[in-house]
Amino acid sequence: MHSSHIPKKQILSSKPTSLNNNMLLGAAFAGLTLSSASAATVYTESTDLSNGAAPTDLTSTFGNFLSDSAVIGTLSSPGDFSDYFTVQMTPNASAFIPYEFSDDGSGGTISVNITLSGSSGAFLGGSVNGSFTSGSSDSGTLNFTVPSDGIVRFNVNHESQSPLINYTVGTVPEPGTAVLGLAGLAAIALRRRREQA
Ligand SMILES: [Ca+2]
Repeated sequence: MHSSHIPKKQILSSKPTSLNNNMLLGAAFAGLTLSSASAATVYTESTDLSNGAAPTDLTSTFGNFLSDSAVIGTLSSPGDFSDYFTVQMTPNASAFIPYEFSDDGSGGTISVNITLSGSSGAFLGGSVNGSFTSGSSDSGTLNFTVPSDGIVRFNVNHESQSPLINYTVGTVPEPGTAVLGLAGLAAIALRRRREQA
């Protein structure tokens, strides 16, 4: 009876293979580290965002909302016509923030708007009035100049009869394709080495 079940071939090749595998794993982890360092923040509404005069303060949720960040929420009619929140951005920056609206497809014409203001309540340019046919969606970009204190208030308002509106404000990051590519290549190389071993 053999004392070990490890095939002789694997014992002979274990040292160089594990060295190479460690290098490849290192490359993969470097990719993961890079990915998390540049990761964006996506805030998904779980507790209803403010309906009233005092906006929900999300300024500490995002380091800088301009850096690949997003708020995803819902409005419903009746019951939750508004979501008001504030975020922090680079002071005085020219902001280009994408938005998207969709609904639950229950019919009719859907109206929803976003009004932007500063912490003092002063209106900022770039607000939008969205209108689209139920079952489709509406998207665009909010263009405005960030106030000198960096605080921007979003007022998202339901203006129609459809029960449910989904909205996204900001950039929901795609998977980091370049970084995933590096990790993926390392994983493929690892698998090939294992198949050859
Ligand atoms: Ca709300």
